[in-house]
Amino acid sequence: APAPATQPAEAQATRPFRIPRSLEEVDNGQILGFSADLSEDHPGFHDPVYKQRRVDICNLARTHRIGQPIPRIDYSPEEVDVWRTVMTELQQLFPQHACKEFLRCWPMFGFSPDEVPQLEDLSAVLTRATGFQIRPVAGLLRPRDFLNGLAFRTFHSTQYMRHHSSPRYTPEPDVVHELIGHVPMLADPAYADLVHQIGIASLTADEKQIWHLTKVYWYTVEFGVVREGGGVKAFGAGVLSSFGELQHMAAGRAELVPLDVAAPLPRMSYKDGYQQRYFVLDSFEEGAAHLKAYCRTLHQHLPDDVRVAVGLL
Ligand code: HBI
Ligand code: FE
Repeated sequence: APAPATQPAEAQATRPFRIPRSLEEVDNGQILGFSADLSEDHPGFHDPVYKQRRVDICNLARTHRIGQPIPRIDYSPEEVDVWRTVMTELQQLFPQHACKEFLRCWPMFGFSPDEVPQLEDLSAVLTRATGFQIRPVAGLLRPRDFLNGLAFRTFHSTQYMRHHSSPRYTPEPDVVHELIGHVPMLADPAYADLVHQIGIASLTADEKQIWHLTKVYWYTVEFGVVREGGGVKAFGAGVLSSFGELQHMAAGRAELVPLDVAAPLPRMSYKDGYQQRYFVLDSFEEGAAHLKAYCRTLHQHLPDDVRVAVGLL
């Protein structure tokens, strides 16, 4: 049996953050930027109807409680059109340019161009596949909270749609990016385990380590590519959910560099357009093994009760 849940009092006192013991203790209320207050350069900034829609959907996420079904959204014809546009285009590129794990999981969810899927339904499929679940969130979470959620096999997902004036672009995560880019990959057991490990590594990480993990996440989960059958395929959600980025990756003009998880990683930007360089894994298995080994170096000091809570013991 694991040792009793003790943490040296000193360590507790000097740590400037709390280690969540359960999903309930992961803060999903601190939203960075956007949320419902769109900035001036946001495509929906001058659209009061869109802004109100965002407020309403954000409020549903804010009042959602763990264990309750995720509220269903009645997406408007305009919102469904955005979904249809993006999905129709992406579907043409997937067979050639998505990695095999994505292609294997994609049919599990029954995505249709005519209907925006409901988080509650996809979460149920995901839970059966890998134990992951979806929790609705109002917008971009603080990196620590977002990563901590992964330790409890929980993916925090937005539920609003990008603005219809630019269906191919969103400055922040939206329901298209989350559901097409992230959710199918999370149904792959090896991938889900990797993401779980990244989450566990975040629980005891100090600010510097959180920043490094955020970059690791960015260059793999968001923009990672992998060698497969003599070519290069996408597994990062930011590539898989963007027609332009996927075409750009497929064109092969961006630089490909091997990922060394322990080395310093370049700064990230949301606004520099397509990636000029992708970090590439030689194989998903080998890459995941390296990433997990790095993560284990960070969770050496994890208290036993937390190990139990996240399924390590
Ligand atoms: N919040 N809602 C949401 N969705 C994300 O994908 C997300 C986030 N917060 C931080 C984050 N991603 C990354 O920058 C990393 O910190 C993991
Ligand atoms: Fe993302």
